[in-house]
Order: sequence, then structure tokens, then C-alpha cells
Amino acid sequence: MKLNGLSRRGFLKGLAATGAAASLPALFAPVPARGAPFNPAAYQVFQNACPRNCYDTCAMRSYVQDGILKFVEGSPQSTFTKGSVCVKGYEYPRRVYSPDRIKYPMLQDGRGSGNWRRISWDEAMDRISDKILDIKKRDGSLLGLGLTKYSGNFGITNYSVEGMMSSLGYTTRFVGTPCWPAGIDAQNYDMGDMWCNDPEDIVKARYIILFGANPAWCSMHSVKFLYEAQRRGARLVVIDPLFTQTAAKADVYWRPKPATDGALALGMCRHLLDRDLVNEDFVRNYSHGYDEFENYLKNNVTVEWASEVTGIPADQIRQVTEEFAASTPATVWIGYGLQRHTNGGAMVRSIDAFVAMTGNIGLEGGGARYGQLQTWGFSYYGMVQKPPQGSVGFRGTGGPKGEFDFQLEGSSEYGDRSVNINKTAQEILDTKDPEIKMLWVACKNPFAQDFDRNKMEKAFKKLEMVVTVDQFFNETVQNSDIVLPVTTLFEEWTVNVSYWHYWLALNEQAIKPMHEAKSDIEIACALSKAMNAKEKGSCTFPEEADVKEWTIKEFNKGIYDYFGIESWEKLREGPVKAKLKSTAAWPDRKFKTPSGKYEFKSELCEKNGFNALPVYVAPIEPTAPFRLYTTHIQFGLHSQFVNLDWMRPFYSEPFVFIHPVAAKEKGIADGDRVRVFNEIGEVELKAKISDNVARDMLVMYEAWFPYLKYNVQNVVTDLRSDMGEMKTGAPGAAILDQFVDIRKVG
Ligand SMILES: Nc1nc2c(c(=O)[nH]1)N[C@H]1C(S)=C(S)[C@@H](COP(=O)(O)OP(=O)(O)OC[C@H]3O[C@@H](n4cnc5c(=O)[nH]c(N)nc54)[C@H](O)[C@@H]3O)O[C@H]1N2
Ligand SMILES: Nc1nc2c(c(=O)[nH]1)N[C@H]1C(S)=C(S)[C@@H](COP(=O)(O)OP(=O)(O)OC[C@H]3O[C@@H](n4cnc5c(=O)[nH]c(N)nc54)[C@H](O)[C@@H]3O)O[C@H]1N2
Ligand SMILES: [Mo]
Repeated sequence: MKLNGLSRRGFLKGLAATGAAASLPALFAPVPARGAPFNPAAYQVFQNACPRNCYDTCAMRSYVQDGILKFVEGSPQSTFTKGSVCVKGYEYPRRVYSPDRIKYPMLQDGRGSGNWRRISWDEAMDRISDKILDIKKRDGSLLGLGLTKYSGNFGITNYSVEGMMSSLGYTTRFVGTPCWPAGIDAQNYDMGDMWCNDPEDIVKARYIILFGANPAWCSMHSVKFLYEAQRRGARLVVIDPLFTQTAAKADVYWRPKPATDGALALGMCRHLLDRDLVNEDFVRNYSHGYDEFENYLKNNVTVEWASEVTGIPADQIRQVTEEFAASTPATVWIGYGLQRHTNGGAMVRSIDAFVAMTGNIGLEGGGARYGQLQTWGFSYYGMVQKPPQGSVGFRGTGGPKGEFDFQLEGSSEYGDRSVNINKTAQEILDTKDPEIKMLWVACKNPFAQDFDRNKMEKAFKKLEMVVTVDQFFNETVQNSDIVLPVTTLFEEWTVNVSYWHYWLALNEQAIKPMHEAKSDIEIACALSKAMNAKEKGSCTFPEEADVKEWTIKEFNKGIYDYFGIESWEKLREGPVKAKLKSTAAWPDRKFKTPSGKYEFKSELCEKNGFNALPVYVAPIEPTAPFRLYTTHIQFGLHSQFVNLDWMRPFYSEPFVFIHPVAAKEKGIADGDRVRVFNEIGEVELKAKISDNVARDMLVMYEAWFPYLKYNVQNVVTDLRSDMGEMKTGAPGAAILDQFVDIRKVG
């Protein structure tokens, strides 16, 4: 077992031999009170991967002694993770052994009553299968059974939850994603796919602009590459309405008015034209519709106009544009935060256009970086299940565009019914023929992460049965009838990749499942057994599964070739990186668009109801005095982590951040209790005064505190963003186009 290339024991022993041990710095001294120095040989070491929905998807190693998980570390083999995990990651052992974990199946007598009682797995499955069969009998189909699942655990084997649903028949699926769909469609219109450079190659960039991304909190392992680029002389520009920790590290920080980045990027494009800085080779040889875009810029855009719209001084826009154009390679990182607006997709297209005009697409160290799914070519073994014979489906399509990942062959005429995940509450309320009667929730926390909490409560009241599979008693669980305890990542096998970097990591089972927890696959097996005992052939899911075997089945030739390994067993030594011919996306500049070129003008985009050109689309008008951001926090990941006692020292209570001038106008002092409210609800919490936020904005970070009544979704509506439907089945959510007022309490 090596640490930094040298075994720790060998290192200490070596020092002792030279007599240096007597003067060992405190750092290396054996921990006195606890006895023996750290001895890696005393542990079993397992390969793991953090399965949270995070850019970094850290390859980890876990240290186990006597069957107990003692601690984790970032994998040193991955040059991305590079030996460290984040604060949340280091806290994992506490998550596993938290006294707050759901330990066994439980039934709530009266939803929301808090009257929970322990039941056996058999009883849980008995009740659930009874209900499913009851729905089938009443409706003649299973469309009344809905699945909502998103990103609580992105382990590949967890797609078996979708498989479990298919194995029962045609059901109702909440499709789409609240996260990044507008940007995905935008990049698809421009380039025919979403594909980003290897994030590690950003060290080669000579100029870097971050549009609405906060890696210091949301992708901390990327930051070292930004620093290295800066050390090599690159300039870092951060554009964000919030002065974030990332912005604090920038050479240039711009605070545009929210959702006006489209104007900014177009103003920059116009300045390229004015100064003759357009990369003629790229626009002439590799693009489609450039002349029309140039005409649009000439007739509609000026740098002064961009300055007026965004609030960024014109001379600064000119300077950054000229510096970017003079530095090759230069790159832009488009964050997911930026596109959670009604004009999000349009903004991403304008930023792409700026990168394209400078010829930086296809260059190592260049590119318009957003995300990638190149590394996700698994078999999805557990997901692909055939519905039972004679299943009755939804007539028409398998989804708005009939192109969901889990749509089965032959189901084009009859299939699953799809509803919009970003309007979960509304869909439950509105869907008819048949109504959604039962909901299965896995890897998802709708009460914390979906929109309009009050409406969610109303919608859940309509449901006859809610089953939630989770680890902690969150608000969704509180609004369920049955909760099933699920394993943590250390208790089960799977395999993980990232939507950002190019590493592949195996997740080995390191410890036995805690309490009565089962993995999502084993739960599906148990359900299948119960269903078939009652009605033979009513569920096609295997009644037993060896999750390790299922994990191995996720590998295929494509994955092996892409990562340059011959067997999954290689991953037992540590994670591996894709064998990339180039670290650039689109290295040959052959795009997957209809024209095969970069499309400044996208007829497909126009066909789908938007502008063919990446023109300016204005943000929506405010409906209340303050714009509210509910962005992501450093010490939590959505509704995960902040609930754990070990995280309390870092973030023990929520605040709403308000600018000093606004606070004064509202008569609010630092630490005052305030009410943040709008037409759909309110949140009460403490105010913190900070000029990191603009004068007309408020910020409260999303997080779940089990001991507090705090939920940002009380004041976040289910307003849609522009794009996203083409690739993900539903438009995105304009999570950051929310308006509120604030008042001191008492
Ligand atoms: N207001 C506001 N809302 C937002 C956002 C925002 O910025 N502001 N961000 C949006 C974004 S970007 C995203 S990605 C979504 C995230 O939305 P979700 O994917 O719902 O978020 P999480 O809280 O990460 O995970 C959901 C649940 O999965 C559970 N879980 C963990 N592991 C497992 C497992 O192995 N099996 C099962 N069955 N469950 C498991 C967790 O305990 C947690 O309760 O939220 C969106 N909502
Ligand atoms: N610690 C931690 N890490 C995470 C997560 C987490 O919750 N916590 N979540 C994970 C997930 S699911 C995701 S999607 C990613 C999100 O990663 P990011 O996209 O980096 O994070 P966000 O906080 O959603 O938004 C980033 C920034 O966009 C800015 N922004 C919003 N609107 C605009 C705009 O109109 N213009 C500009 N220029 N900027 C704007 C916000 O102010 C915010 O600072 O992070 C992942 N990593
Ligand atoms: Mo996300």
C-alpha cells in the first residue's frame, strides 16, 4: 500500500534509520494518545466512487477494519481526484453509521402523521404488490403507477429502478432533468452533441472565461487546473451575478445583470467583427449559416448596447474580447447555473457562437465546455427489461419526442406515459385517464428538489400510495406511506463515470449492508418475487440478483476499448482514464449537426420553435422587488449531507444574503429574522448582510436541515426554461428566474 509513492511505514522507518525520527515534524509524529502510528497494512482497502450528481465523481479508496468503514481518501491514481475528496466526501463514514439512517422498512399510519412503525420486508412488499395489482385491475393498465427518479445516486446499476418499472408493465415516468437540459439542447443545435474537452487540459488554455460556474464549491477538483493555467500565465475571467469563491480567484470579475449573458456574448462577437478578429478558417470551412449571423450582429448588436443591457462597461467588454482573441487556445466554461433561466438555451448558444468565431472549438485547451456523455456507453443491463406479456401501454408515443433512454423496442405504438419532471406537482394534479395513483420515489427528493413545495403537498394528497426508497427521513419520506431503506455506496457494487472528466471507477462493496438496507436492485428483486407469488408472470424482473455480477455485466467491448482495459478487474487496482486521441472535443471539427458543420444557423432549432440564429432573448420581467437565487452550496449536495451532524460545524443554519443598501432600505440588520415571500409561499430565516450579492438580489442556498423548517422550494415556482425538450424529453426549469420580497419578522 503506497502513499505518495512511498509506503508510510517505509517512510517512517527510513527516517528512523537516519536518526531523523527524533526531530520529526509534528505532522509526521505518531498520534500519541491513540497509540500506534497509521499502519495501512492493518486495513482492507476497497475501490469506491462517489456516485453523487457532481462534476467530480471522485474515485475513492475506503479503509475497512474488522468489517467497519474507518475512513476514505481520494484515489491518488486519478489525476483528476488526485488523492483528495471534498469535505462531504471525508464525512462518508458518518453517513454510513449515522443514527438517523432509515434502518428497516417502515409504514406510516396516516401520511404526514409521523406515526411510523417498523414492518418486515415481506409485509412491505405484500402491501406494495397488492396496490400495484389493485391499480392494474381497476384501470386495466399500470399507467396509474408513476416513477420519479433522478440523481441521488448515479451508479450505473441503479438504472435497474427504471428496469423494475418496465418489468411491471407500461407505467408513467417523470422525464427530463431539472439540472442542465437547456444547455444540452443548445449545444446539440450548435454542434450536434454536448461534448467537452478533458477538464484536465484547461491547464493549456491561455485565456479562460467562466460564465456562471462556481467550481470552487461545485467542482473543487477542477480548481487546481485553473490555478495551474493561471500559474502558466493564463487570465481567468469569472462572470457571475454573485461574487462567488470562484470569482474571488479571478483576474477579472464581472457582475452582469442576471440572464443577460446572451447580450454580453453577442457584444463580444460584434467586437470581434469590428476589430477583424474573426477566425476566418473556422467560420468559412467548418460552419454553417455564419453570414446570416454576421448580418444579425451588424444590424442588431453593438458593444454599447451589450454594455447597457448587462451593466458591464463597454471598454471592459472590448478589452476582454481582444485578449481572448489574441490568446490561443482560449476557452469558455459554461456552468449549469447560467442556463436555469427562461432564456437559458439561447444564452448558451450565444456563448458557443463567441467561442466558435474565435476558432477555439476543437482545440486542446480550447472549447466551449459544458459537459459530456462520451464515457457513459455501458450496457444498462438492469434497465433493459421487457414488460410482461399483454401489458397495456400509453397510446401514441413513448414520450414527447419518443426518444427516452428507457424506451423499449417495439413500444413506439404502446409505451410508457411521460410527464414532465420539472412540473412534478402539476403533472400529478393534472394527469388523467388514468390518474397517477401511486408513486415510486428513488434517488430523488421531490419535496426538496422539485418546485413549488405547497403545490407538491397538494399533489401528494391526491396519491393513494407513495413508496420512497431512501436513507434518511427527509420531507419526501415524511410525505410517503412506506419507506424502504437503501444501502450506501460502500454497501453495494456499482460502476461510475462523470459527465465532466474522463475517468472510470469501480465501486466495490466494502462493508455489509447496514441494518436491513437493500440496494435498489435487490428491492426490485423482492418486489418481483412478491408480484409473481400473487400473480404469476406479473413481473419480469429477476427474483434474485448478485449485484456484483450485474455490475460486471455493465461492461462491454465499447467501454473496454474506450478506456483501454481488457477486463473490469483492472479497475480493482484503481480507476482508469479514457484513451483519448485528443483531449479536445470535436478535434476533427466534424460536427454531428444536420449539415455536419458548426451551425450558427440551426434549422432544427427553428423547427423546434426557437430562433435559428443565436439571437438575444431578453430575461423575463421581475414580478417582485428582489430576484432570488437558490444555488448550490459548498457543504451539501442538494438535499444530501447538510443533514448530518458532522456537517453542522460547517453549516449549521441557513441564511438569506442581502446587500447592505437593500438591507438598510428594508430596515434589516445582520442576524435579524426575516420572511422571504412571494405568491406561492414563504421562508423564515436569518438575514446576513453581504455585498457578494447585488442590490436587487437575494440568495439562499438549497439544503435540508432535519431540525429546521427550511425549504427553498416554498418560493421557487415551476417556471420552464426555453430548451431541453429535444434531448431530455422535457424543457428545463427556470430555477433562477424567481422573484420575492423580504420583510423583517416582528
Ligand atoms: N431551488 C433549487 N432547486 C433545485 C436546484 C437549485 O439549484 N435550486 N438544483 C437542481 C439540480 S441541478 C438538481 S441535479 C436536482 C437534484 O435533485 P435530486 O436528484 O432529487 O437530489 P439529491 O438531494 O442529490 O438526491 C435525492 C435523494 O436520493 C437519495 N439517495 C442517495 N443514494 C441513493 C440510492 O442509492 N438509492 C436511492 N433510492 N436513493 C438514494 C438521497 O438520500 C436523496 O434523498 O435538484 C434541482 N433542484
Ligand atoms: N458542493 C456542491 N457541489 C455540487 C453540487 C452541490 O449542490 N454542492 N451540485 C452538483 C450539481 S447537480 C450541479 S448541476 C453542479 C452545478 O454547478 P454550477 O453550475 O457551478 O453551480 P450553480 O450554483 O448551480 O451555479 C453556478 C453559478 O451560476 C451563476 N449564475 C446563475 N445565473 C447566472 C446568469 O444568468 N449569468 C451568469 N453569468 N451566471 C449565473 C450563479 O450565481 C452561480 O454562482 O454542481 C455539482 N456539484
Ligand atoms: Mo444538477
